[in-house]
Amino acid sequence: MAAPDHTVEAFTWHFLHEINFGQGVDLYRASANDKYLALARTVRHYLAARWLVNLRHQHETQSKSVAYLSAEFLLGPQLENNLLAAGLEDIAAQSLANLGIDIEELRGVEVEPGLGNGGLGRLAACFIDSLATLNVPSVGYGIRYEYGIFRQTFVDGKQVEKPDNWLAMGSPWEIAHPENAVEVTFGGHVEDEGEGRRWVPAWSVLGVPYNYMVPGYLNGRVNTLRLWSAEATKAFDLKIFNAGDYAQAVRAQTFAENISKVLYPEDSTPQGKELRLQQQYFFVACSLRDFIETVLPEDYDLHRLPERIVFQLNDTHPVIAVPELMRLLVDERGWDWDEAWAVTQQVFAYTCHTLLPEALEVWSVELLGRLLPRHLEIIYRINEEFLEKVREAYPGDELRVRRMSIVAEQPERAIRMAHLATVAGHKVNGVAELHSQLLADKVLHDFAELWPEKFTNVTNGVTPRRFVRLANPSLSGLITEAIGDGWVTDLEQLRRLEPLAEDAEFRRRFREVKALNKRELAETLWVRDGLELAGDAMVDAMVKRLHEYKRQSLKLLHIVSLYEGISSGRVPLESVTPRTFVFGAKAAPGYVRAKETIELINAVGRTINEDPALEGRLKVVFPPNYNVTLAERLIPAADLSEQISLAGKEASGTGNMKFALNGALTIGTDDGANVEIRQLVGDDNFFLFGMTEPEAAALQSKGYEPGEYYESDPQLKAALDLIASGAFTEGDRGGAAGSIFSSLTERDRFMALADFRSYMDAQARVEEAYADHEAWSRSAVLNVARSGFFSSDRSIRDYLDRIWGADPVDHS
Ligand code: Z57
Repeated sequence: MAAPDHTVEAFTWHFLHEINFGQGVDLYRASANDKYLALARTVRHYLAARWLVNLRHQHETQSKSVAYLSAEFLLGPQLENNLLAAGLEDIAAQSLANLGIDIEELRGVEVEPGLGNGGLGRLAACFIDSLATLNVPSVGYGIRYEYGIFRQTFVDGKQVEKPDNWLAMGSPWEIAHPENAVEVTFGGHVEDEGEGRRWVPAWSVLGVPYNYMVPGYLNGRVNTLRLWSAEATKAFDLKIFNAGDYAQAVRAQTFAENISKVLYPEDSTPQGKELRLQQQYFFVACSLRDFIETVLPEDYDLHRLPERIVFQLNDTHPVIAVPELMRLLVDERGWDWDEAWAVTQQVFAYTCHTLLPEALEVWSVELLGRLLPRHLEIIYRINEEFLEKVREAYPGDELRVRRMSIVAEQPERAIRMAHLATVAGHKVNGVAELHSQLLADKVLHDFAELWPEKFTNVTNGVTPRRFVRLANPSLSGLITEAIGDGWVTDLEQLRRLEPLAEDAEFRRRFREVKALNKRELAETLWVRDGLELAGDAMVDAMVKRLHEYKRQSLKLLHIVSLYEGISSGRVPLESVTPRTFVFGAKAAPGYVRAKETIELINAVGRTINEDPALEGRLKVVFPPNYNVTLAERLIPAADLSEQISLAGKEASGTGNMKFALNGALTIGTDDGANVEIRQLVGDDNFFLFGMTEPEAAALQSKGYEPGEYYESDPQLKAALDLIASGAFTEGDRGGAAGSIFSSLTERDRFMALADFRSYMDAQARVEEAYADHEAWSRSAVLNVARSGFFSSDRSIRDYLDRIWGADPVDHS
């Protein structure tokens, strides 16, 4: 079947068809949800036609694909993106307007699939967008969590989590294929069998694939995102049903479904939970089987697997795929070990996203052996052969052998998944220049010494379709008017805006866009949360997961310090730049310190917002439940982007890129991709502060004494003392106030107080710069013009060149 015509008439016909025969209602009775579902399915018709063409073509040409294995895909709303990609924005708007339907209302019905925590999951979503836009045959493999990242609410300023029942109304974007379900086994034991070993598992579940279309931007390519949902196996059911225990059989069903029930809400701080390992093995086992048995032709010679696929491991979460592929080849197909290892090494590559030791996943041998006994054996064998190589290269260096071993002996015997990934992958990459350097110099130093050619960098990027074109239509219009619309797929073209930074009229229009975006954000926050955004004040935004290393508390010290200065009378009110501080942050539910930080931000915010003297000067807004939908509203309205992690801790950051592309200036440390942003936009258009990574490392090893900073900086002391006095917490000196005070002043791995003075000085430079509207907007335009490098299209090209060796295809 061909795609429906790109005409208002054809679109309207399909839409009404979906209303009547899909939803089974007449238009005049249709609810907003009916209309949203009908609209979504109409868009789906257009995309599906292209999808089928692509799949057919892929089958015929057998070209190499990229499989992106990720436990998280933080997709964000689909309707707007798919309308844009299919070239249907105007047609849909016209069609719905003719029918008297408000498309904005329908957008409001969509619940975004929040199948990720933060940066890592959102990066995966940007990457599949770019893969499709670059015409690369590719598939994303992940988990269809029934509950995505929790919905955050505030009760008395404290975070309270609510389940994210995103599927309650059904998702029109997914297509289930229960007939293609795959069985995944767990537990049991291993036996000798002839020459080899045989896994006798104890239980199994079914993985049911749900396909999502991933359209490229206006290029007719539609790739697949395949998410797995766990169900009970028939065999398992039957056995128990036949034994006559009906209730037990139904319980077994629930047990199986548990595996894909909920996304673990920790970002960068994994908990060694058994269910999490089950999730990881579940989705990679399904995905490998799917590719090998369903996507490849039946008689395909797997020795040539590397010609057809590369599996990119998004952090360590999918790394159990390595022993799984070895098992498929050695145990199930009778290959010899070396042959299987050669193929395995060629098809895997590993991206590391962190520098925090606590984020590097480690599974206890006890747990892994219980859940996946055969995989444990395989990992031991991989390790033996690996350590033999290490001993060959470094005779007598047993300390090094112990450091590099995939198996840790302390504090308990455990499998280091990052070591396994590094040994198995043909490439290992970090996500920003500094991060990749620190990986090679520190975290994975021994490995980089042994295999320098294995290590590479691919700096992260973000999709300009979602984060500029869709999120910021006004800026997009202004850019397109100036340089045409080629920038949407070739973001370096933004360079052509550089001369316009000198054009007063262009700057005026740029300011107009910012002002409009602020009004729209104000409207959004009012409707969404009943929050009021102050008129045209500077919007100073810090939005990201709540984590000590990101130092939301340092931002808070700045705010408290301004407040303290004003309320003590030392600082004249008129000298303070009107600012609205905007926070967005979820804390992992078990991360007490992070939750206390949220509570304290809300307490300080309430005090400031209720102080009539500060009206029109300072304001703090902290809308709950920061997510992709809100990010798209918030980022385009920001003037100042806060990227203030301790140097050497934020692997890359991607919010930093989104802000720069939308014309916010960054105040930031020399960390992650901030380094590259500053190099590109220029020192004059970036507010740098704080220790460098070597300085931070030196202070850490010399011994960081927060008391020294507290005692020697009166402004810092005053701010901290005000918090500790209970001024923001109704006189309560304990609780969040006491806890944050002592965490900052006693021992703080992230040394917030050491960077306070430098941060305050940088904020003073911000105020001075902002006072000169023309100079500020000149800098803002230059931020946009010089940030084209941060397109995820460029990241994907780098992956293709440096890691994947796959090519875009040209197709019909
Ligand atoms: C996560 O969101 C990131 C790293 C992790 O190891 C885990 Br688990 C979750 C983030 C980094 O913290 C960011 O710096 C980075 O930009 C992002 O991943 C994408 O690479």
